[in-house]
Amino acid sequence: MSAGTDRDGALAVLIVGAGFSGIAMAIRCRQAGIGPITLIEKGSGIGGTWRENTYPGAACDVPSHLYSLSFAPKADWSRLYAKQPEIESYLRDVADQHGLMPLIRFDTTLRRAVWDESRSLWRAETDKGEILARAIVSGAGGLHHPSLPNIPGRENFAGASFHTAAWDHSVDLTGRKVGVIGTGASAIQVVPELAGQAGHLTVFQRTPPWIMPKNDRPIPQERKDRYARFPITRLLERWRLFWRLEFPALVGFTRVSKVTDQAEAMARHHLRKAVPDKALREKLTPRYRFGCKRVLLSDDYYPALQRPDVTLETGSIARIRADGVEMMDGTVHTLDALVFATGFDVLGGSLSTEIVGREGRRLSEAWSDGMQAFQGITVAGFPNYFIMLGPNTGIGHNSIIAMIEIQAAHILTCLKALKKGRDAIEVREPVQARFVDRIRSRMKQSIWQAGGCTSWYLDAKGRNTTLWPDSVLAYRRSARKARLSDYRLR
Ligand code: N01
Repeated sequence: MSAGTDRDGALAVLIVGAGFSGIAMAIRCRQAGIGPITLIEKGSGIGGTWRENTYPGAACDVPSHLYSLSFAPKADWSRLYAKQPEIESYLRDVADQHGLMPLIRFDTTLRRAVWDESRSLWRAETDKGEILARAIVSGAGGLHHPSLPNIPGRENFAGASFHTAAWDHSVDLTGRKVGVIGTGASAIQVVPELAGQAGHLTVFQRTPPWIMPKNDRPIPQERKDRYARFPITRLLERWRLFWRLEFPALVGFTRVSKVTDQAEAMARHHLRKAVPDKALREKLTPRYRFGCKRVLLSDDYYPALQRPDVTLETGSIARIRADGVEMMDGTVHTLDALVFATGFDVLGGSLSTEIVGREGRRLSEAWSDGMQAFQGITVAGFPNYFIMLGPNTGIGHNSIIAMIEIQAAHILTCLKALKKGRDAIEVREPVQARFVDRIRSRMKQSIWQAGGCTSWYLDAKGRNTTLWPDSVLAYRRSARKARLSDYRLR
């Protein structure tokens, strides 16, 4: 790939990752006449997280008409909450319709990227060779490095074992004794699918999650026809869904507040109705504040746990043995297969690629006191490097696609400034420091740090470096229009 800004104004951009972020960014660049673009993807297809997470029951917990790109509408989503195959195929279609396929190099992993100050460009080292680019946009995401638990004896297990994000479809679990470790967003989707298929299913719960009803259902054909014939009706539905999800964030959901009390009362009511057995209900009642960990939506998790062929184990795991899992009290659950629904290594994953900025400074050094970036997108010392879904831009209450589109707009403004003939754009250090201070001080009172739980949102110092502490609207106000005065242009 040729590098830099040519005399004719071309601007070589390397986009990393062909998931929602990378695809959205590539389309926006092409629409704005920015390029040439090269998109590299470590996997062999489009879809990112929606290509990798193929565990039974994998689905989105945000309604499909909202969990899709604003400029790539789909009138005929099959259900309120689409399942993984439909989302993956949607993203493939979008890439195809926008002519992105020829730009994508699949099975290509970015290993290291080094800023060449003398030529104002990035040297990106991939496993397939070097790519030179004026700018890099990372759309690699934070949730793609599976985290396997540090339980003694894990490697001794004799049966099949795998992580939810690396499902082994060659293993037939029908009639087998299966264990699932973890009760987060992935687990509550996979457990109802395995219950009934497995001979016996044991769910190992360390911390019960707050769960609300999902009310998932197919979308009737006449509604799909209406959305296709009258696009305004689909748009209205999208807005209705956005505001419904946004409302809690606007009224204080991100802090411990009266909203928290009311939400807990509603979730307890749901639990009482769904689980009549008091002892089981007791085990499933969270002991931390609502929203501290991601709130989960499910219609079939509680019913699955009440099946006679399903056991909810809430004791502490002592070790994994060749034939199963041994608890601290000596109980042994013999198992043929073990599923790790144990989440992702967010920080380790983000730093698995070495990014070397100005004066040889590594991103891992810049983040030694925690992940941080201006608007979650740009980092001082790393010119022309942009991160999508970077530090403090995750959300649990609304569609992450809205955040992605805001970031694409911000990055586009920066790229347009480069296209006008500048060599480099870099956030000013004091601007970044003020932004990070504001986020950190807001986080101190947030439900995630003050809600009495630990989660993947928090770093080793107990700080939330992953989520945005406010509404999507607030992020839109903060980040959508990049102010070039926040940046140093050369
Ligand atoms: O992972 P998690 P996930 N011993 O980290 C348990 C997104 N997502 O894959 O709570 C025993 O939430 C751990 O227990 P505890 C979404 O953003 C979205 O489920 O730490 N247990 C927990 O129960 C989500 O937040 C969708 O005590 C151990 C579980 O493993 C993110 O992905 C669907 C353990 C990990 O839960 C991650 O969700 C799925 C140990 N040593 C996922 N270590 C959508 O629908 C960990 N656990 C959009």
